[in-house]
Amino acid sequence: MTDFLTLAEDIAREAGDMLLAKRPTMSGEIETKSSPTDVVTTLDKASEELIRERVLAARPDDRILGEEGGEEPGESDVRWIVDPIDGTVNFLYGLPDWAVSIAVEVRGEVVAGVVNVPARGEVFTAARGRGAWLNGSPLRCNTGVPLAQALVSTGFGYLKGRREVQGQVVAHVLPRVRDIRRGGSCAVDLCSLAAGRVDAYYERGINPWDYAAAGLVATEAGARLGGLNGRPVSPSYAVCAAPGLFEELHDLLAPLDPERDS
Ligand code: LIP
Repeated sequence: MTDFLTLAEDIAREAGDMLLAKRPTMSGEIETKSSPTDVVTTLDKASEELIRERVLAARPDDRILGEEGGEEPGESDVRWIVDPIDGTVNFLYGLPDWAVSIAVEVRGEVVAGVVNVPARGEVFTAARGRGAWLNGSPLRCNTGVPLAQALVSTGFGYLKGRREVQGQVVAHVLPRVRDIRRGGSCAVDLCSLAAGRVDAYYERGINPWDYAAAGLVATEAGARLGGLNGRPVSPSYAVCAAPGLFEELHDLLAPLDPERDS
């Protein structure tokens, strides 16, 4: 596991350094993905290519699932789950909350995760059963926070029909919590929760490459991560908070039937 974490961290740092160094000269190269606001830069693809090359050079049989390149088949029971830039819109606008996210999954279970936030000089790491760290210092999420006092982060998808429902949901949540944050990167949001910078997080529509590594950081820092009504976290829904607050937030969200798009 230590080897996986070391390799993932080395690669996430290299990709982050490349992105930081090249960002100003290449940020104009934009193409559209599912809608005009879903921007994918050339650097997003370059970052994933670098990560794939480095992983396969070290572990040629492993499988890789990346946001840009999809799933690459392989012989081993190890799968790398990669988001080359999570928070693409922040990246594009020069905001600091974007990350390179790399998780290592063995037989379906994430065992190691790295979230590198280069513009903040912060690297979050986690190893299953061993803990979570920010630049090497151990992390614990906030505990004992009631919902009415909770700082809750969330995010919104790129599609209009999804955003309409997400807008209704956040309108219901906002008067019942301390405040809402929309950071723009699921991976950074979950790591912020692990570091006690927010108390809770929920979102519909995030993908394994967004939450695989950061989800391990959050749970190893003491948080509970899951879906609605006892289901595991999935692209359909994610809720994350310390036990107690998790249930309170879940019970606020679930009756809203938020796993739908209009
Ligand atoms: C983004 C997330 C963000 C979420 C968006 C999107 P991208 O990932 O991290 O928090 O609200 O729907 O999925 O597109 O920047 O990699």
